[in-house]
Amino acid sequence: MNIGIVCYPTFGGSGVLATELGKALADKGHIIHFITYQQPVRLDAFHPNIFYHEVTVPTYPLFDFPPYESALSSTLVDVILNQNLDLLHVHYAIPHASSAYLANQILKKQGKNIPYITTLHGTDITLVGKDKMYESVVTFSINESDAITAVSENLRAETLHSFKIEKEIHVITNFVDIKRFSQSNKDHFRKMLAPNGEKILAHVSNFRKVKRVEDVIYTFDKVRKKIPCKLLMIGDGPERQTMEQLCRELGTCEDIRFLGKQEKLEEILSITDLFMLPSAYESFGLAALEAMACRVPVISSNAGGIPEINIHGVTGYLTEVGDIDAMAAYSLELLLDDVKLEEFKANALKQAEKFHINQIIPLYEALYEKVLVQAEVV
Ligand code: GMT
Repeated sequence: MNIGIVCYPTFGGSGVLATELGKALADKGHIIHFITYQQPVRLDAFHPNIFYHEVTVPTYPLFDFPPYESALSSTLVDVILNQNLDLLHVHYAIPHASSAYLANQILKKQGKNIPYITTLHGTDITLVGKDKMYESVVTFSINESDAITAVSENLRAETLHSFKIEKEIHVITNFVDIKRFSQSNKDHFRKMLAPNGEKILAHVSNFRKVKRVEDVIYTFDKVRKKIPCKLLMIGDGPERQTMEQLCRELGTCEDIRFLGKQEKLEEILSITDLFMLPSAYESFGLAALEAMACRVPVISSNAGGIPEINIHGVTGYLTEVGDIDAMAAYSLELLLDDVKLEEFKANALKQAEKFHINQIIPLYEALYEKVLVQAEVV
């Protein structure tokens, strides 16, 4: 198939997932066209089946807000016609679903039917999409999609609860490439970061409010009062400076490293003993899945779709959102018991294998085929 993928090209989960999907489909022989405003971060190597088309948004003195949505729709029309695409797969509803709808309508006038599939990722539904200023466009463009997918049962339920959806929402979960995300021997890193054999905790996110990064710092503060340990804070975003300030106030700076955005995440996860994900909401929690694939148990909140991957008492522990005492107690329970920690590490990998990329990609392929058959009938 000749597939166009639209996504946010940044380090966010939806862009990461869309890029990994495109790469996996290209490996299976499909031709993939990424149509984004920047080269996606995980699109890091040449592949003969992958093409990248940049959306540029011309500015003009009249524009306080350059019209990205229009530029995207026009670029889609151009790529669809010139590259003869079979279908579009757009990730994150705003504004990608409405841009796809517009491109679809423009092409219908020219006698070409280009079906589009919308994948809902989380905040496009639970936070931004619900906003009155977006809701009607989001509802309309989701309903006009030829197929809709959500990344967890929880997100499917949230979408049905918040929007009047007239079509089936297929749940196709996040996935992980276990060949890449697997524990490897990085003892030299461990010696550098934890020279005295300290346990290592880690958090990965885009440091937005919804991630409750402060809970990671407060929990760590409690844990380090009991045992020698280090915390690795990976990623970047609006809350980072406040978090660095919080570490200074708590006097924990010497044990916390802010590593910024990292491309070889699997190497850092390979030396991590515990992963922290205290989010106020998480449709799925791809960062936790990638950690689990590297044999890292997860201490998380029980928000959204997290309980669909992190199994309480098996692969880690779940707590109520904001329950720092419980997160610290569970962390200590694992870090102080090497036998239990080893058992949870093995369980984490076993659970991650259920979301193996090889099992999930065929679900998308089957959906594409179904949509193409439907499009021919219409
Ligand atoms: O929250 C993020 O990390 C970014 C966000 C995005 O849309 O880029 O991630 C969402 O999509 C991921 C991939 O499907 C999910 O694993 C994340 O749970 C989800 N984030 C939220 O729901 C807050």
